[in-house]
Amino acid sequence: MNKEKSISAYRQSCEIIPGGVNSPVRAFKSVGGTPVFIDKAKGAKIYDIDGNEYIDYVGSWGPMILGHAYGPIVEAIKTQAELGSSFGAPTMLEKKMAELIVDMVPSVEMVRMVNSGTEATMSAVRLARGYTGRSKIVKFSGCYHGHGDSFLIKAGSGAVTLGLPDSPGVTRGIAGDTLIASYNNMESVEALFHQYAKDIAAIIVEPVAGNMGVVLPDIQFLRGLRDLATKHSALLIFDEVITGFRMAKGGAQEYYGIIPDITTLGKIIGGGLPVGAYGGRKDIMQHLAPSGPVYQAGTLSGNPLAMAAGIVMLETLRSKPSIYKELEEKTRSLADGLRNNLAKTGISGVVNQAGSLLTLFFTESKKVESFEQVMTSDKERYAKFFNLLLEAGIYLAPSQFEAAFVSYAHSADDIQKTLQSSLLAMQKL
Ligand code: KE4
Repeated sequence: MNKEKSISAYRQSCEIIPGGVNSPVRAFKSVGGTPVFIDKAKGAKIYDIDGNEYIDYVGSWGPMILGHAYGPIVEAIKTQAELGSSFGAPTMLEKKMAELIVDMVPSVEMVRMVNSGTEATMSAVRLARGYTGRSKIVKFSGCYHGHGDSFLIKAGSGAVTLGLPDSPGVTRGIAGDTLIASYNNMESVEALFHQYAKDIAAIIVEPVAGNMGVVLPDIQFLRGLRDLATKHSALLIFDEVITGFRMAKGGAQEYYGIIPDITTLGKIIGGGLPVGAYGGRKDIMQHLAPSGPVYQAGTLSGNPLAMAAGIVMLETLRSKPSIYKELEEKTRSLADGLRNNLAKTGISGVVNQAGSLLTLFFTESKKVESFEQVMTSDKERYAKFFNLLLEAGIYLAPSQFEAAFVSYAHSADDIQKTLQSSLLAMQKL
């Protein structure tokens, strides 16, 4: 593939943008080569500035569950743009968005809009600390909750990809209030509560881990977190920035039947525009200013343009309840095909699938159910696989520690082409 324009653009961007990108994982650091600059997208396809076409399994890291440039969302953005993009005042669009989230997400009785998943998780933790009067939080190695200081301890996603799970710039004081446990390991959480129960404000968890690659929860683990938090009057925060409206209409909490106290959301709810949200029990949420003392604010929170896009997104998902079964079946055909290809080529690997999320781990481990098992993955082999598929016009996540996202727009032909290309790639590993 000709990538001359991307190579030139990347070299120029590196002069004026740190690492040439506005989010580290986009830089292809862990897979090598030059990141391709995307010119446009439609449905399941993206096109780079050299005119190359790719079947896209990143989908902007989750928002594009209906595919890129979904007609009704584009129309909603155009219409609202004509009416004004931002007022800094309440609008009926924000009320409509809140009504949709309250209707669709089981745990949410009241919700506050923000502008990113990071803002949602940062605010949710501040709220939990303000509500409980306690300072410590429990997070899990390999889970990623955005780049808020409290979370950049043993963080996943781009942080683990770049080998920066504990970022410089996070003070000892902040880090001291973040306790680390192991995903799917209740004993590691119980040990922390044994020592710090009176100080723990909240447990924050990805109900399906998507930032160490996809790792499914043990249902007993999720139930254990719920019971432990309740027992010690700590709050359970489900970070559903990836799984919200992705695993089910009501997210992972609907899929697994576990009700958290606070839910954080992002990605899909913006329909591709910058949106985050956090919501939960009314008695907790009313602690937020101006109804309560916990302060949080934002110039563009509830931005009309983003609300217009997100409302169409959520109304479309709510109107197609069968979409989640279809997405899961489509993703299962991809997952089973990859497993068959691994078997055919004798390559060691594990394919984890959760709904329309999927990760192929190149590992000798027979299963990947913990961060420790994730870390047995062969990153170099993943990098080679990634680049072979990129050359074949398949755009996977540029990191072993991320999820692939299947959308409503991916066709059976797209899945078949992906499987054919992955077989050829595996034969070259
Ligand atoms: P944002 O601030 O990037 O909107 O959301 C942070 C966040 C919070 N919680 C979860 C579970 C998340 O997955 C994320 C962000 N996800 C990454 C991809 N794994 C965003 C991609 C990137 O960092 O460029």
